[in-house]
Amino acid sequence: MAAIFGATWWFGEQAVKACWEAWARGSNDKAGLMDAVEAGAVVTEMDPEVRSVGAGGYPNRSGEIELDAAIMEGETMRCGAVCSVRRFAPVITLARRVMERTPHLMLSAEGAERFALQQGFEPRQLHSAASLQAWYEWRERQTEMKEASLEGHDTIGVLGWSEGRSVAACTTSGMAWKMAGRVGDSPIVGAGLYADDEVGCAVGTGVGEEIWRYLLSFRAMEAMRAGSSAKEACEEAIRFMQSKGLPGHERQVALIAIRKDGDYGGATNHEKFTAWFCKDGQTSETTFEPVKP
Ligand code: SD4
Repeated sequence: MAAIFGATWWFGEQAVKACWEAWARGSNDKAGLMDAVEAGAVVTEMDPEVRSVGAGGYPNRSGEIELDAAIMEGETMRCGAVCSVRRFAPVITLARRVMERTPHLMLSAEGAERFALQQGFEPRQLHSAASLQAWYEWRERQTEMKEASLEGHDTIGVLGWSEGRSVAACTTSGMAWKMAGRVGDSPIVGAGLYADDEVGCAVGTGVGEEIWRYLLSFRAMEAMRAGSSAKEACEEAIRFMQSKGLPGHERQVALIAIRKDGDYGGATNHEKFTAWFCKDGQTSETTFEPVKP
């Protein structure tokens, strides 16, 4: 069955390949699509070389890694999410368990961790030697600065499509050096991701405060519903943010989307946003030109 997968940033390559492998050996049905998207997110979360997602991600300013994730299925509009998880990974799998095994949409922090234990997840250290080192270095630099700086934030958003069915997933360690307890757009349905089989699916990456307040994923979805292509829809969402002209609109955001007919694309307001797509096993990288205000 025809399938398309999309994933954000350079590490999207291994993600879409993992999606495709899982899809090709899977059941090729609804559960298979979700399994494939989850597999793409998991491979990225568990790769310590990826410094902004999952284990080995950038910590908050207290030195703790706090993970956020969500997954959504377009046919049923079921979704599951977790936020501020400190001792477990992959959190995309935990988010899926919230969707499938609880009456709720999101579990946070300690509650999410208790649920993880009940579900048989093993508590683990999320830090790698490199993520700890990064925190020590950041802390040194802060002694010379009045305000803590925020940097380093590349979430993986993974989209899956097959014959009009869509799944969206998003997982991140969030904004590097965030305050403890800060939650961004990534686990928030409508902000960081959305899926609805009447339209398709969309996912965002970048500064969560901006993506969230303008509900950029949902906005891109509604533009596709109104007839825009996936690329145009992502651009329209970003233009909406820019048109407000409010402080913060120049901070980095990016979106990718797949429309229900398989049209796919993305947009960004900054240089150097790349995403990977895999269509029927063929993988390619796309670099997007920034949308100008
Ligand atoms: C967040 N949106 O927590 C995430 C970070 C991110 O690319 O996407 N970075 O704000």
